[in-house]
Amino acid sequence: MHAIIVGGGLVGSLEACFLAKRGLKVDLFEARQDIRLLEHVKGRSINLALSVRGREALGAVDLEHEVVSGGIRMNARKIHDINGKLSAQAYGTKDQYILSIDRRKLNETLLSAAESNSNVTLHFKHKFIKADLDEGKAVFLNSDGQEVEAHADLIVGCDGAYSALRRHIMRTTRFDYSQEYIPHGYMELSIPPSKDDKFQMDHNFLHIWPRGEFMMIALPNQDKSFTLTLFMPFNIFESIKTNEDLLIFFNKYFKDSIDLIGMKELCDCFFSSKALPLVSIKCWPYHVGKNALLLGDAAHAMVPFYGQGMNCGLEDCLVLDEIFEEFGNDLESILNTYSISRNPDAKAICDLAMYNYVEMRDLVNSRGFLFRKKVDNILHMIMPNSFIPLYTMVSFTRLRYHQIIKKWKFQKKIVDSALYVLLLSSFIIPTVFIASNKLKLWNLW
Ligand code: FAD
Ligand code: EGO
Repeated sequence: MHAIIVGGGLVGSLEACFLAKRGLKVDLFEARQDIRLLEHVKGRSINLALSVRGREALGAVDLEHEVVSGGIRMNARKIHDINGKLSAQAYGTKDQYILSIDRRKLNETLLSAAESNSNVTLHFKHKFIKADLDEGKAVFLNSDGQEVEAHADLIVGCDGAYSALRRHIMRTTRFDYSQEYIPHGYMELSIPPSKDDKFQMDHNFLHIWPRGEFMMIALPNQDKSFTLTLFMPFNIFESIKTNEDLLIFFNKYFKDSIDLIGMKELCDCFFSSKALPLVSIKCWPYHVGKNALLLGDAAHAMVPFYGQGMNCGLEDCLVLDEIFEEFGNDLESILNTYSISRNPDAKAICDLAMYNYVEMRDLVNSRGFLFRKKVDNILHMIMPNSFIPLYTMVSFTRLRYHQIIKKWKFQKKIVDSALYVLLLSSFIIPTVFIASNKLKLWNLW
């Protein structure tokens, strides 16, 4: 069997490894140039949080150790309040941590791993433009502006949130699609290492500045810098027009970060970049007959408020591989089973990510943020087996995302009724007591 993969991002390059391992001949086409050949610009690394789902998928192609050893552990969140006061809260036990991974390094590792299989060929600067899926044909535009045709039994679209293969499928088959842009955009800034080449903040933490409408996070990099991501509504981004506006804004909301970023660097970086949009995308089904399949962001882009987009995309590859194992070479059943089985989970994590966005936006200050996490921890301490915090289930287990929503709703019901009983009894007992005193009920005895 011969497969074409469209897109050599995180998911496409991992899927190439999986299919190669199953003995398929794989041709991967990536629109951009080979990132391994580009020079590394210092202080420009973008990082991602890797958790259990992504790790297990990497483990299935023997890459977990290599990737994890190049990442930085984040055992806890560190909350920065508006006065610069810090509070830390562990994610769980000492082996429950998320990892900060350099996106580019991970992509390079995956591309090299894919290429090390003799049955994989990588084609860079080949942009997918059209297809004839019944014929198993895909057409790419190379860097000379020429059209290149390729044929295969299976075409896998891993070309991201703005997938060109998905656009083609939308026009040619019965296909459901919905997308939603949120009012927030994001911008990446950076905290460089200190002059004596040290991390400027504790590095084994996910740093969070929760400010309701404005949110900022920082993840550590191996070069001892941090990458900051600022999330704000676009209209706020647009209202900041001058260095003065920017410094007033940062002084008010993120004062402790100004010195870490550097005042000049903050202004330079802010005004030389522009805020990028955040989109949530759902579609159905993920396959076309026995010929085509969408994986990763192409199938389910989500807002980044759970740190699960990549993890879910990598898990897609693992789930598909498990189905391959079960069905052998019957592509039609494999693809159909995959769509049916994966859809409820992809939909669930898109919803959970959106839910987190709304929750975090509504938590006006860091007290609220900390309090909510404390309540979760206490409930987990009282009922370690039956109450598991949502974040723990999503990040540290491979429970299916749609099961997590079910379990969460159930847990919430239990907690709500327990609170109800507590409230009611704290009202009824004193009332009965007072009433019985007043009426001298004991005289009846
Ligand atoms: P992409 O990474 O988008 O790769 C698609 C590839 O296809 C690219 O290489 C592109 O060049 C190529 N391509 C596109 N069009 C064509 C074409 N026509 N022909 C050929 N090739 C094409 N996820 C996490 O798990 N943890 C996090 O902490 C996290 N943080 C995030 C923070 C932000 C601000 C954002 C926006 C996302 C974050 N994510 C995170 C999500 C994560 O980035 C994505 O889910 C992940 O990159 C999806 O991988 P992908 O391979 O499906 O798509
Ligand atoms: C009450 C309090 C309800 C991504 C807190 C919900 C997300 C949400 C974007 C963090 C961690 C990896 C992330 C926590 C909550 C990445 C993450 C969390 C952000 C923003 C992120 C946590 C990249 C939500 N994980 N998380 O519990 O620490 O809690 F803050 Cl803006």
